[in-house]
Amino acid sequence: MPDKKAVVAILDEMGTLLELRGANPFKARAFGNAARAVEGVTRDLGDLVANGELQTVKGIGASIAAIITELVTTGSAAEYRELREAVPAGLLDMLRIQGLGPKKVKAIHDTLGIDTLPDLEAAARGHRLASLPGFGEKTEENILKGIEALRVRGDKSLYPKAEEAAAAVFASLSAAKGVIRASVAGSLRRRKEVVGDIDILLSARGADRARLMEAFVRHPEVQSVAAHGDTKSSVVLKAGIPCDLRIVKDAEYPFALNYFTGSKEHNVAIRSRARDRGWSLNEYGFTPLAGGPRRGGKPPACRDEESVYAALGLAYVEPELRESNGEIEAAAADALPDLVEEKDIRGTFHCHTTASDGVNTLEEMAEAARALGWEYLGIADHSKAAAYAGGLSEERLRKQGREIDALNARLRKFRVFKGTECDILPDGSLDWPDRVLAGLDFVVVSVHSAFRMTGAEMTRRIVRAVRNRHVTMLGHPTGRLLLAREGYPVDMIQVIDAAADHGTMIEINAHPSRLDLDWRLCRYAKEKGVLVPINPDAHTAGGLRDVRYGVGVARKGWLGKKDVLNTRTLAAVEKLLERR
Ligand code: DGT
Ligand code: CA
Ligand code: CA
Ligand code: ZN
Repeated sequence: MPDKKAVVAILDEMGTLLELRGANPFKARAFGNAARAVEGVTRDLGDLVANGELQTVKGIGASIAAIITELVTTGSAAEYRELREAVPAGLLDMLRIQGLGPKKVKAIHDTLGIDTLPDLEAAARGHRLASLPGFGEKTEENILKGIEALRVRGDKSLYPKAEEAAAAVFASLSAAKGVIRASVAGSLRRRKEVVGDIDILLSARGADRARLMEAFVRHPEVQSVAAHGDTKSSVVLKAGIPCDLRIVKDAEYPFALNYFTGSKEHNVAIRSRARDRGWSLNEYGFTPLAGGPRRGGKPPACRDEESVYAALGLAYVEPELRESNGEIEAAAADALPDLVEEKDIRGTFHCHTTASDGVNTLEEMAEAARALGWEYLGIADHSKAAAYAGGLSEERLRKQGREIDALNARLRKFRVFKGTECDILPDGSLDWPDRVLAGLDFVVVSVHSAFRMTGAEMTRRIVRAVRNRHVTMLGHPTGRLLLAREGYPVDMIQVIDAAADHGTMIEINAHPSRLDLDWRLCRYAKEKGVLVPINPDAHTAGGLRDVRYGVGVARKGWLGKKDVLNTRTLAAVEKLLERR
């Protein structure tokens, strides 16, 4: 049965397909609205369907309720299948190009009959698009740039997509008869923000291998098989992500796990350390180096990864840290940080509600935060300049403040903090006057407009905002959207220095497309004493869970519990925010 997320994705896709088909725009939009409505449903979708209550949800009409019911009960829907048949798949590929929406794609298809990416590229090069109404040479250039960007991004996937695809295969594979130990390895285990392919490692007896490999390549989640071997197979999953499986003997497992977890650079450093100690190290184990001091010696037998590190005089290195970022030196000096964990999180900031562009109400967001076991939630809806995102007027911000007061009076052992996500205007001034900012519990400042500036201008702009004494924290500092949009040019070192000077925090925006502050900069922020909140930038109640991706980034960035604002108790956070 497709879960809520799958239903949302199908409704969105149906809206897009309808647009590509040139259907009534209201109809197409109704699917988008229904998708948002389903996202916001806090009850079990299956229950709503079973009780015939779908239509009581605002935004879901009779015909879409019927489609959702069909999806949930049969796993598919006739209208969805028809649409997919009717619209060439290549048009959806074309939509992946930045700046190319359904209207333009439809125009290209209708007038020139183009329905694949290569044909589109050829047409842009041949200047056959410029004559279409609303198109020009600039459009052609942008399309070519967009195609190039697709190529560069290659077939990488965002972390959650890879995690989800891996989980489906891993669950059944690791539980299969004959499996002794099993783990996900590679960039997924290291919690990289984008993942090329999924690596899975099993240990099993020789006699069980062939059967386990067979089970893997025949797994229902497998789309196609690229290689089917005795110890290694490679497939592409239905989710569109390649997946490698390796099966080793159990005695080799710790070495193989270490090797296939990587990173390559970490492996190189580990191997060189082994060589310095007279051992050659590979994915199967230690062997004495030819002509080395250990000749004839008995290599250390390692039962787990910890003992592989121990044999090299190293403390255990958490997978997230294995990026050749000084972790080996720190492990040798037993100076690795005690990394923050998901269970340390006690609340979060920077969340949106229906007051601006969120899907759930203030109360629903607070309830969802409480259900996660949290003690506090910071609401930060958009400020007035962000009109496209339903930015609040001063009057509406005050009204929200009163609603939060009323809510806090009712909620026990939980507090909603009043905040704003205030736009940083092009000159670095803020969208709210100090008078408004001073009345809030916390202030997030972010850039949402006028991205086209030189690095020096953008840096000056953000530094000016960070220096404002009413500002609590900087939101999504570079504005990047992973695999889609580069961040604006900004010298983050200068921004971190300014934040340190003025006691301003910098968030790790935990939305899986952002993960901004980048983990590569976290360690510098920590050294400078900049406190880091992990914020989901949630636009739905379910979005609160994205905090876990931010925890992954914090861990990759060497952050401990005390480096992260929202590991603190409500009382400690209240005290800290009052001091502002
Ligand atoms: P990805 O898949 O591009 O997101 O990144 P990884 O790190 O998962 O890379 P992948 O799947 O090519 O290989 C998995 C691990 O295997 C990698 O992290 C380290 C190890 N490995 C692969 N090729 C090499 C190599 O040529 N040298 C060394 N030292 N290790 C390698
Ligand atoms: Ca990989
Ligand atoms: Ca791989
Ligand atoms: Zn924002």
